[in-house]
Amino acid sequence: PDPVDIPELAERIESLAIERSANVQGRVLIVEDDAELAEHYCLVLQAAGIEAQAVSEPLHLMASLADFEPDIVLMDVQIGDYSGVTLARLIRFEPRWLSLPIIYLSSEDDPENQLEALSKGADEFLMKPVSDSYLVRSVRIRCFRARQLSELMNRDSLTGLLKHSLIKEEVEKELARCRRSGYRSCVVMLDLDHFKTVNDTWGHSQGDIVIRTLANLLRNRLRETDMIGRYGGEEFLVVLPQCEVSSATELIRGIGESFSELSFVAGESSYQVTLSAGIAAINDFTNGEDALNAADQALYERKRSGRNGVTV
Ligand code: GH3
Ligand code: MG
Ligand code: MG
Ligand code: MG
Ligand code: MG
Repeated sequence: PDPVDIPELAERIESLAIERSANVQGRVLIVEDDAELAEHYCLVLQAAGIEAQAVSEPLHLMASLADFEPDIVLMDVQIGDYSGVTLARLIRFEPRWLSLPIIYLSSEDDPENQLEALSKGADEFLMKPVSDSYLVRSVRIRCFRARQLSELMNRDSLTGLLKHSLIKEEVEKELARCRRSGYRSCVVMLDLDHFKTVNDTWGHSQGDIVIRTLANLLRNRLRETDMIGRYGGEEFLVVLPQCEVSSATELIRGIGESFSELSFVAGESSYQVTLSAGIAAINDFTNGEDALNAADQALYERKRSGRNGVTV
């Protein structure tokens, strides 16, 4: 084979990465008590298509984080009576924000002081004064990187679907959206039938193929706005926004039929797998947990009454 042209390859990868980071619409929370400066940063970033929000009051910091869900935080070193180092520690205290990049915007050039700040949970320094164009470009790159990493953390590695805790959160969020906007949505729990037999008969790696195939089928057949997660081993959880129970039932029944018609090939043999599903209308419940339990109960009924199908 031809030897790899490393410089050329590196150049191609580089240009791809830059192209992709140019498309990222990042979200930046600016923690800055100088109102004029905060507004300047916000405007510069917003003009470049980046969503930016400023917080000047340390007491509002945690609420702003939860509401805005930024990709990165730009932190002043001194905010009122508080040091940025203290605020970084506060942010890191919450497990949810352990991996959130915190970047100090600072004129601190004493390496010892910088190290002290880094040791308290910040990730790096951006030296003030920073030019508008450098700010935009470096923020864009950092948001791109932050999103790559959070994708990696939030996605199940076998299927690329949302992990358990993330999809569970989506049920709760969807219920809140239903309340605000008045539309109706469904939650669906799916489970492969007799999957233990698939593993026992055809082997675990065949089982993995079956799981991945169902994940791809769901991705292909559902809408861009539907949310799909791998709830457990061979269990999937789907949130269907703005969808009546009747349409959800029809949709999932169709997917189940398509799935049951697939032939999985193992050496000279082939086999089929079916799935069972339980559906609940999110709106009928006062919290996401209850909606989930109802879908789970419906799934259980379906398993008891013969599998391969949908129960509401
Ligand atoms: P039922 O129709 O009642 O759902 O029966 P089942 O055999 O599908 O259910 P059970 O809960 O008894 O078994 C599920 C099996 O799924 C057991 C477990 O080894 C297997 N499993 C879980 N995660 C994975 C995975 O990532 N890959 C593979 N290949 N198998 C998995
Ligand atoms: Mg300040
Ligand atoms: Mg089971
Ligand atoms: Mg099963
Ligand atoms: Mg199961």
